[in-house]
Amino acid sequence: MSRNAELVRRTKETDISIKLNLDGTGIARLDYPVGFMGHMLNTFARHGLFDLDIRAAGDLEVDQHHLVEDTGIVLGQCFAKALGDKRGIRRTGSCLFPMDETLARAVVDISGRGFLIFQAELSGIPLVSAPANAAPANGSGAASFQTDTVEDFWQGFSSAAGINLHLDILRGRSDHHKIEALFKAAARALRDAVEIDPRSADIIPSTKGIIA
Ligand SMILES: [Mn+2]
Repeated sequence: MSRNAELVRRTKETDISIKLNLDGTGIARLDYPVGFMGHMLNTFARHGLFDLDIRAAGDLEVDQHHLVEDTGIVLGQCFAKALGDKRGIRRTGSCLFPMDETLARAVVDISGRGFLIFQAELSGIPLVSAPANAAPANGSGAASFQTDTVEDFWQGFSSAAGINLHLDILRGRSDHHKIEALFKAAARALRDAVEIDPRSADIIPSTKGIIA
């Protein structure tokens, strides 16, 4: 039996639909207008073994903040919904993930309480894609990625999912590697945390008897 959720969230700023299968095989189907973020969501699905359908649109004429943050919120809501009463899950997970010179760490507890600690030194210089895919002259859109929105994504995810996340980029040079290693670490840690523990498959893993 797989654990699924499907949600649509429409505001005056963004329009986001996400379909999630926690017990998937890592397949992502994305219609996402920010190229680098699509790369991260694809990586997240692959390393978490989550199946993920995401269709998103937003007010990129402003900047990428609303779209990226709201994607985190809806993905977090999908996690909360798919996890249900959280019966049987391992609840915690952690992963150290290197990418060449970069090392990232993710530690998660599906505690019912959204709390994010995010420590990452990013240059703040946007990641820019090839001129052939260039976005409008105002600099918004698919041609570049606004790296400060990575924290906004995980803040939205953590709050909406009720998941305690400690995300750290321990070292590195390339912003691309730093962000990607962090998404991979988070995916792996979440994959472990959502997994059903066969030794306690019928138990909610809290002495309180509920996780909420
Ligand atoms: Mn990459």
